[in-house]
Amino acid sequence: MTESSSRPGARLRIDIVTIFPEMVKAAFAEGIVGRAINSGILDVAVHDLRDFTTDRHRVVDDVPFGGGPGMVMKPEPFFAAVDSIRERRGRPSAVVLTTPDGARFTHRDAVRLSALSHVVLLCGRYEGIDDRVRQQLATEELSIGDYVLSGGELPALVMLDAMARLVPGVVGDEASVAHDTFTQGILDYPQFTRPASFRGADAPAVLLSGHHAEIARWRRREALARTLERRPDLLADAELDDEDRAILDALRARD
Ligand code: JD8
Repeated sequence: MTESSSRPGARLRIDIVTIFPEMVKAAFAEGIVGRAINSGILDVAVHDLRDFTTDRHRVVDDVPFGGGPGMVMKPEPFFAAVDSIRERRGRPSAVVLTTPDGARFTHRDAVRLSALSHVVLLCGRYEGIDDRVRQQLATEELSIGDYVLSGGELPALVMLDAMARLVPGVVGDEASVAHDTFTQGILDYPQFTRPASFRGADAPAVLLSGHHAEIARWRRREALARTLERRPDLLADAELDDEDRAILDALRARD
């Protein structure tokens, strides 16, 4: 096994099965996910699929039954890897297959999965994985979006990152997670920092005013205006109060 961390007692245990363990581990060598792993809040283990082959050449792929281009990943190494995870790391609450034909992975899925104690992420390559892995091993199939990637590693890392941020203590400032776009259901307000004037463009004066209530009102209005302009679809499910609705009505009346 190729393991990057094994921390019993961590709040969320994630196992990633891949033929590119170094690529996966490189992604959390730095940043807040890496820090959470090192501090024991997250227990992430990366497993090299080839370690679960039984032949001399550690072959993980074969020609597709019925012919056609490319290669298909053999089922046995995936079954052996999940058996081994079950024995050594406990029974997972979910086994996620990253696949372009899965349901769209959303913030809702991140919230749901991050609340589980143990999630396994299976990464395919080539033309995909023998369908019996989907039928018998996966508890769900998820895709990160409508574009073609060359394998499931980047999707698994996207899912890990989104889940990890939701585990208490991973992001230093809990308020920042609570304010995130898809927690709130609307887009973020624009951010500014020093210098107050840069290449002829000034930061909004209200942000330098020190009037906290006014700043909060301005930000809420900017966030609602941006959401109305760019992602009106989000408003249907957003958490809005009466003042938000009044702001939106006024913005809609302007054009
Ligand atoms: C897993 C193999 C590549 C898939 C031929 C080349 C997710 N949103 C997403 N886009 N792509 C993937 C994804 C792609 C994958 C694998 C995920 C395993 N490939 C294959 C079938 C058609 N290509 C993904 N999640």
